[in-house]
Amino acid sequence: MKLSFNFPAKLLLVLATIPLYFLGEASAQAEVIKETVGSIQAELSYQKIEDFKFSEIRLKVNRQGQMVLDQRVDVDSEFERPVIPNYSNQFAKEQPFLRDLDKDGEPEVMVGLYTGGAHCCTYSLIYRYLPNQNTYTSIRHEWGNGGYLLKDLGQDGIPEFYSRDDRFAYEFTAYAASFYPLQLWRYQQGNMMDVTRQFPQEVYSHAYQLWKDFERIRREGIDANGLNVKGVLAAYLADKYLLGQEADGWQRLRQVYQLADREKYFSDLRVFLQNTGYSQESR
Ligand SMILES: [Ca+2]
Ligand SMILES: [Ca+2]
Repeated sequence: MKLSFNFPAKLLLVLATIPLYFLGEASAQAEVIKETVGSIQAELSYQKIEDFKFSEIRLKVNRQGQMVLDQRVDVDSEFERPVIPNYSNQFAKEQPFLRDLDKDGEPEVMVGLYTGGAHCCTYSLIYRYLPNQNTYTSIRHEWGNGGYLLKDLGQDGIPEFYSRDDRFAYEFTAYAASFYPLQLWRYQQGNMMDVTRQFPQEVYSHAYQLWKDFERIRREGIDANGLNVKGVLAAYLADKYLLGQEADGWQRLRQVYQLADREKYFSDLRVFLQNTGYSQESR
């Protein structure tokens, strides 16, 4: 993927000759992301108006020299903007653009967007080609505060979206102390499927890491209200449900969480895991 910044020569000249405080709107700059796969060329462009404002987000797809898609990407506010590579979000270090997500030989066009704000939210628009109509149709998938990494688990040529269950943000503690169970998604012919349970090794490693995180926090000292461990234990337990090991998970929680509010915390956690579908699907 190439990321290029197009400064019109004329604008550069203006920048060089007038004092900075006169610039204002004139400092808007176009940014373009382009990628080519075979005879398909996709281009995402947008205008950066100022630090946190963007406009004119536009997607073009050219197939064999023919422009089959050229449309404005509708967003809800001027703060929304494409997620660009190397953005500080840990899940957005690499932002794929043209990628065959379901191994049918046809690359999908992936547009990552960020709504702005301190944490929330990122989402993907995924466009797939409809050969009969010679056009594209898209779905939207929400990632919440997090995002994803595209990884080919099982090395079968079909990438998985390695993500997290963002419903755990703020649920049991502050955002900074929140932890999340693993969530894996796969795209297939216009649908996103939660395939987390198909990768128990990944879930196991994830749960193991959460338990390590819990032990580290415990060594440093659990605070009086348990706010620095409620989040990590909730996420750990959810992973254990994904593994079909909820009995073992509950036993561990009951051993390690001994604060006065334990029965309320456990009860809230049980209800939350029911409402989010973890306990219904336990085996
Ligand atoms: Ca495809
Ligand atoms: Ca795979």
